[in-house]
Amino acid sequence: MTTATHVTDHAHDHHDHPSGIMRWVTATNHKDIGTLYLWFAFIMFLSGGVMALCIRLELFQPGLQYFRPELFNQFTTLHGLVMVFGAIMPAFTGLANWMLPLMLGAPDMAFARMNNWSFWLLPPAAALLMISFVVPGGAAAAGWTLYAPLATQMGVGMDLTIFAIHIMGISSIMGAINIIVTILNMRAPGMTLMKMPMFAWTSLITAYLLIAVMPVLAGAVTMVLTDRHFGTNFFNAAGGGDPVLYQHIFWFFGHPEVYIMALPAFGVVSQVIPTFSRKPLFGYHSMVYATASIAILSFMVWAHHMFAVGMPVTAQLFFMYATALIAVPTGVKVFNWIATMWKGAMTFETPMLFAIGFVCLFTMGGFSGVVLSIAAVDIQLQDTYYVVAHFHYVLVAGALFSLFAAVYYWLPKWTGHMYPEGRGKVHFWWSMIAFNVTFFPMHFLGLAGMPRRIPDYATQFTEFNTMATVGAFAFGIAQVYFLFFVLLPTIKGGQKAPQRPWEGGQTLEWEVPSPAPFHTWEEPPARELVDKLSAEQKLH
Ligand code: HEM
Ligand SMILES: [Cu+2]
Repeated sequence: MTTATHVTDHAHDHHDHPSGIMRWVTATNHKDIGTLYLWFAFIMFLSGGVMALCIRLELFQPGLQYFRPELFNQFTTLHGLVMVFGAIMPAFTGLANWMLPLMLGAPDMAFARMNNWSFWLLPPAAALLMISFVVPGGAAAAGWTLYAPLATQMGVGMDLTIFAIHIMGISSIMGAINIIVTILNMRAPGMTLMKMPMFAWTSLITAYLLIAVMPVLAGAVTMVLTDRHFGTNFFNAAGGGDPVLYQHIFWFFGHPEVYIMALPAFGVVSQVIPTFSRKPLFGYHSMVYATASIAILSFMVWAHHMFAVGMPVTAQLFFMYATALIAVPTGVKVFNWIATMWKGAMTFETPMLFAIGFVCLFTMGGFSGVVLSIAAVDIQLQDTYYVVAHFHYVLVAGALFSLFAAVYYWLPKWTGHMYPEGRGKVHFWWSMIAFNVTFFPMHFLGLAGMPRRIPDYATQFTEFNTMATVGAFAFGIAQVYFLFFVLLPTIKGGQKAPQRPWEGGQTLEWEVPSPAPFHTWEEPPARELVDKLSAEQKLH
């Protein structure tokens, strides 16, 4: 069945948009905006990575002092903020922009101009964050959580950070509205909600989470701003306020935020694993319900970040049980991915390696999360390197590895070229080993009592810190290798990619040519095509 609705060649692409820089400044095409988001996220990832390497350099050996302690605190704070708001979140919005219209059979995102805006708000916000390093007093140094009262005592760098968070929040909310309206209103005829790809489901639920919690963060940092400049005392104990209140509001945003970075990863992996197992996704419906229940439960667990603030035991018990409960739908997902691979005709191209790496390491991160959910244990491990290890297993091996799986999986559709498979495998194994050398020892540093956010430490923590630093640099170099030896060469040229580079691809994006023309699905795909693909995925 051919897709006659598509311009099969690119002869007309050039006059569909202005050329040069103006193409990008005025972009309204979902593919161009997706590309902008992905490059922005990669640049932010590299800058957050450089900050991480500065942190690790300082912690290579006890007694070193490459950076002033204040600057170390600024690196730690900005590393977290840049990686969360500048790298991971925009990357998933970029993927959604590129892929959702192609996978749903829609010509573009619902609000093309708002889409342009939601992207172009990000670079100025990122600039505010980076400029804060050079203003008097330096960048914010209160940790990425920006806890009061420390945040209310910081210099002007904190105000720039608060404005940056406001702007990035607006960008996220606009992006989320666009994703929700596109998914609910622009699916191809015949593609009911329970027939759409899992990546669309996780994007939809993530978008609702974003709309629900980004205003909460905006509220929290605005109260810090008014405490700083307008004499309010929301978090000022001396003025009758309560600094612990800030932690409740921040984590009411913060915990759903971690799922805003995990759910899209689940969606990507649920596309990649069936393709390279050559089997439909096992338990599609239970996957959808598990995603929705994780999103709902994520609103009921926030105080597991605060077991050490002196909460009543009843509250600790509630948040402990609610957190343990999240393990159930997460377990369903891991079971379904394994069941999809079970007896599948599996091949291990790079996207599949990153997807399997994700499942293994994210599950390990989940296990240390269950350990931390037990209040009595968490009171020992709170604010130690065990926590740093935990969230890097879920955020780096989780979100980041799934993003690499997505890039390798869809790069042929984006560029029209196959990436060099051998180098992809080198990048995967290099990242996998370096990641574990960096973060696995951190579990033991935390169990031995090493606090996080300290620029120096006692000698008994030396060996594991040295190992973590060597691993971190190896991980960083692996990503530079990816940029110069995989990504840029594939964009520039290489083996031509066929329309269906992956034999097991079961979704609509594989029905358009590679590279995908500037305009696609100007006419919705034929109903029979949608039905055929749904039948192949055993969706009814
Ligand atoms: C690329 C490799 C990465 C390395 C080597 C790395 C390293 C580190 C280290 C050493 C710390 C702890 C600083 C301390 O408490 O002393 C840290 C904190 C943190 N990292 Fe990463 N990280 C990496 C990637 C990421 C990614 C992809 C994310 C994604 C969201 C992330 C999010 C965070 C957050 C939120 C913190 C807490 C910052 C704070 O304490 O306020 N990191 N990272
Ligand atoms: Cu949490």
